[in-house]
Amino acid sequence: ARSGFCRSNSIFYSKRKALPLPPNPSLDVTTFISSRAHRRTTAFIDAATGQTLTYGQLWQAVEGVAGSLSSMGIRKGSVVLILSPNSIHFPVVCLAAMSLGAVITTSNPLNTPREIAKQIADSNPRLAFTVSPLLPKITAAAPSLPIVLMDPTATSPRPHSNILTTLQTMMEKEPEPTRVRERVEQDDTATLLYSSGTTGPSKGVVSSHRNLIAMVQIVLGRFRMEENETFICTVPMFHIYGLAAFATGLLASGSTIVVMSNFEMHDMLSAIERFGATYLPLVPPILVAMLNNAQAIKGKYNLRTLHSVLSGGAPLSKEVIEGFVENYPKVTILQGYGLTESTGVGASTDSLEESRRYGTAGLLSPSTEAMIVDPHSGQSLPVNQTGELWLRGPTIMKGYFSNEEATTSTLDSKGWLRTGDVCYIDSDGFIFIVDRLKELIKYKGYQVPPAELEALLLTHPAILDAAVIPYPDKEAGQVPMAYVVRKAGNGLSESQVMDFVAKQVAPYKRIRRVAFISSIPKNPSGKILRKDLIKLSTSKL
Ligand code: 4UW
Repeated sequence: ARSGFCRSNSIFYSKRKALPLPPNPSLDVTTFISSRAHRRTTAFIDAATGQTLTYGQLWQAVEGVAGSLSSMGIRKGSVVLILSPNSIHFPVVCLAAMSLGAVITTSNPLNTPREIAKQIADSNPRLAFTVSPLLPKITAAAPSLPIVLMDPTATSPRPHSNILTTLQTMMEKEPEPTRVRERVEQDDTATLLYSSGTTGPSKGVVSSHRNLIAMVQIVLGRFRMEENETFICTVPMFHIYGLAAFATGLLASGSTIVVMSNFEMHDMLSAIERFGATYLPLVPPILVAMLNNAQAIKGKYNLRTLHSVLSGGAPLSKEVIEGFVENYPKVTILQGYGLTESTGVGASTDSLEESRRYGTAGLLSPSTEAMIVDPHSGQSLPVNQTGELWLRGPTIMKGYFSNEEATTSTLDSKGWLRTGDVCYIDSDGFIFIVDRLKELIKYKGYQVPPAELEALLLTHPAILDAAVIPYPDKEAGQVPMAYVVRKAGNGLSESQVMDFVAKQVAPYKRIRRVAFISSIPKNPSGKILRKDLIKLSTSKL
């Protein structure tokens, strides 16, 4: 009875086996992960240098960093910022801080000092971990924030008065049996990742150790340990997708993870060949590129070890799935759907057979419930009817940090999360995402909050009003497009609008299309009618 659709209360239950949480209320996610037994010895390989970390070295490094953090005064609840590209040491910092009950906040290395400063002002970190090339950004954003440098030993960093020490030094610290260990509860906060949710600017998503432990269990359920997978990590670890998979989840299964600090197609393909990678978690634009260059790729690289590619973070079109299956017949293409607000959990396809329902995001994740809610009437809907997807379960965030209003408009009193995604669930329990109700734009899987760009556009002296919407793009999925109302009598050009924004935001947030309009359509309460603008923008396609 607990499968598919349940008519009595309109709740969809997961068809996957439920995963009961560890019963002890005192447990941190790092201890939960490190206590799992497995056979693999290599945890991480740096794709560029070949440097490795065995599981033994990983846990020793985590212990050293935790001890150092503790002696620096980092306590339960202290926020620690990480501004770094992917590296084999990124997870070490995360796991060490979380083992103390400290809270991780991560920032995209592409962010500008202005964007980083905003996040620092909101999250109030005690300490930041970064690499030398990003030092100028972080010191510009927060001139007095203490810093730990994560550079590998080979480089000798330029001294800066904010630098306390290096990660290398911290990792080598001998464990102190006398270290005072605070008890961390499953209910304590573990991470504070930033997401714009359904509306407005980026907000801190408060996720607990319980949220992460439940996510790790779900990841474990998907990757059976005896399979000895070797993963390539190109998705960013600062984002929930990378953090959930590569800095936490897969470590519990004893997988080997080949880490790339920057995405480059050739590097990724040659890493698959060199390290015999079996599993490739990606975002749709990379799958599109692999499809467009399939003949050349297959002629040049031996991808024989690769058996699965996971696509997540944004929708993948039916054409791309079909083309991929045709061009890479030995590779199973899988789907993962999740949100920062649900610790990356939501739905997935776990086999080729499930993926063959082209266009599906998969079956509900274990221990996760769903409702499809009519956005106008608030009624929950039965199978095959389209409405907003609501999710409930052990991975749903506690709320937005210091933002009661955003929290209550996103989470209801019964624990349901409004995803802002427009979906239906078929009679077999498969979820199909058909549209996005929320404002969010996804450029190559990165979050672009329109409200931030609109606020920025309104600071331009020649702009009276503005609205930013997603515009479809074959390569990036979506690009930000601005509708702009000019103040009377000025000749502001499209490129001037784009340049104005480009100077102040990370490259992935740039406005890539501009149209001028006489007024922005709004409802009586002043809300931008985005759907009208989206219709207008694509009516000439
Ligand atoms: N199909 C269609 C999808 C899909 C999607 C996400 O930036 P956030 O908050 O979060 C993410 C998380 C992605 C993720 C994918 C696969 C996976 O295994 C995992 O866990 C490790 C995490 O992207 O954006 C959330 C929004 O992104 C869209 C959708 O609109 C969602 O609300 N989205 N995945 N497969 N759309």
